[in-house]
Amino acid sequence: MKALILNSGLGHRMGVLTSNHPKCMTEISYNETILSRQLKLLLDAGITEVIITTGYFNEVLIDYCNSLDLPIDFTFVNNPIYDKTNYIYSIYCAKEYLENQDIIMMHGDLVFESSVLDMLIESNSSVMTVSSTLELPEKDFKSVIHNHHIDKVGIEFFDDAYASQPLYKLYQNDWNIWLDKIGEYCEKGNVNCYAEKALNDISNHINILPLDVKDLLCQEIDTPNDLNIVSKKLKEIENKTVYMCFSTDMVHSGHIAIIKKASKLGKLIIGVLSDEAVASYKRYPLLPFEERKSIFSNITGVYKVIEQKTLSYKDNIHLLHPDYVVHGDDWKEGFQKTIRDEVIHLLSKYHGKLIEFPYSNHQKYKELENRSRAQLAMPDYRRGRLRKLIEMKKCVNAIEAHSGITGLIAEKTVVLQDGKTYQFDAMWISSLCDSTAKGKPDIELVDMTSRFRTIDDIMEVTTKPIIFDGDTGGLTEHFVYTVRSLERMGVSAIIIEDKTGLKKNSLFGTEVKQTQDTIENFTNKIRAGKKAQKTKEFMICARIESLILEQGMKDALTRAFAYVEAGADAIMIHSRKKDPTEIFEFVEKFREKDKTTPIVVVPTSFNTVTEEEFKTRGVNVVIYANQLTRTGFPAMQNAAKTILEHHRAKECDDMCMSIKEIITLIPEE
Ligand code: SPV
Ligand code: MG
Repeated sequence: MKALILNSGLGHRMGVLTSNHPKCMTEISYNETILSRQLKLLLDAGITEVIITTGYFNEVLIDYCNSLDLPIDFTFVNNPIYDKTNYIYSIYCAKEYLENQDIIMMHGDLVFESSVLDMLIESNSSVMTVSSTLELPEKDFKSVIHNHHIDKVGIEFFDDAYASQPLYKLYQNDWNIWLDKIGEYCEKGNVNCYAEKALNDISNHINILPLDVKDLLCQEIDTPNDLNIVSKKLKEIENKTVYMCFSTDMVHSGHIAIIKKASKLGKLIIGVLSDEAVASYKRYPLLPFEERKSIFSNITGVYKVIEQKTLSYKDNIHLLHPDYVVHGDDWKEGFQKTIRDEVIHLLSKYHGKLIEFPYSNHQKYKELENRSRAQLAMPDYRRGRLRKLIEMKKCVNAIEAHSGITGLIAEKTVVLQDGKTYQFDAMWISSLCDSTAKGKPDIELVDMTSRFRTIDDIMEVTTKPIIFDGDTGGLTEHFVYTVRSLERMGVSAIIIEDKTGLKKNSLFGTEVKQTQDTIENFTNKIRAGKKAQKTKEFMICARIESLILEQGMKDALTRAFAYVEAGADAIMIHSRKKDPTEIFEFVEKFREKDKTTPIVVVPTSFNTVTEEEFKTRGVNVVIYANQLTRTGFPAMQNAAKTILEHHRAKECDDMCMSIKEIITLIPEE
């Protein structure tokens, strides 16, 4: 698409302001003339071919355009009798460059906001800008609209008319007809009328629709007074605040394009989502907040960058009262809809406006995101993430996974609540659930090779950090190999319990015979494990069974401090009581002496305590150790029974996920 700017005229109503140059070279703001602004907006909109009709101060104008040093391909067409003709004749002079082209045509004295040009360019039919909110001007253009179509344009029409501006987008089918009529007029010597007079003759044959720009700036400058008004309006626009929020850690051309557009609306403030909010909203950010902030701060057009702590815009809207909030139009449905509704509600309280640009779902951007996800799944990226998450959130949660599909549930389940998103931080590969899934008892019967196979299945389809239930860790001589294998695979932590001999599940408590290891033996195992470890990130967590085995609080604490002394990166305290008192007491007493070593709990029995309360008391990892197994298997049992009872599958159907849902749950690469 080419642009045509009509700049031949004298502009005599501007007085001295046009004594040295044509009107379009009049300054309208610091460093900007009417023409330089038009050209930059056209360029931003992707238009690089511009035809300019000249006349008055022809050479000054050409020199000026070239001096702007813009990547624009100019064609200058001189109207040699500019002082005796109207612009209908200038268009006629440029006819050879204009035929069979889609054109954006504007008068050279027109000043408009960038969003006006965006609307014009996005329209699918030929359009002329009109305003349904402006009063009808006495002397300027008005257009008569019939059946949603521009019927007449001129200064003399008042009935069914709207104020309108000489800014058009014209598809070549329409434009060629108008251009031919302009030719006819000029060849008959009718060169002193508006080009719109020719348009009015053939308006039934072409389809120009009104583009209602309402109160957006779109105004011609005819007099010094107009210049004053427009300059003031431009300042107001520049001082508007625009707010956008980004969660991305990979800024691509799509983001730059939307930032550029948004910055044209005023001072653009960017909210960068906090690490915690990004991690709970989509995935762990590859770049931390400070780096993302620095990237956005250095993008041209960004006025300021601040943190947005939640997915909800509430806090920052209250803080900034932005005139505009800008977002892609992809949040009208689905997960973010409630966030959008809240933004609209908050903006409506003070006449703020939401502006939505078309969201680019380009395949190349999806591939970038897929690549980031794939990176998160790589062992070296995944391994250290548990430590980082604990540092960032102070308290993280993990849910049990024992297969690819339970891993996907742990990976993908997200809940939106009060403007915040929640998802699990990590996965727990429970010995109980891994054994149960294989129909075996939880007595270290399932060997390490088989347990590693489970890890592999889960790792293949997920990115979240993994905490491995290492039972007793086995013989120290074997444990060192386990540590290295897990590290290599990208597991973040192993938890080993201070039991020895035939291990039984802790939830049996003292109902079965279980032997606790000696402090000496167990600390030796921890030391050996830490010595064998190759990376800094891997964690060995020592699990204390004293409360399960009713050995008392003192024993639990003595062991905890001894294990930390031996090098344990975290400790896990376990209890099978419903009442959390003994857990709380342990945490309090441990924290009196040790403020930093992470504490892990598995609240299967003491399940009324919320993560928030655990966090306040100083717990750092909360593991939901078996809930997917305990809900999944009864559901399967029920389905099996239902089929047997009815001797067919129909009655079971309501209990089933549809095949379609299953298919979408597991996306193909
Ligand atoms: C497991 O999930 O296998 C555990 C935790 O070790 S518990 O079952 O509570 O002992
Ligand atoms: Mg276990």
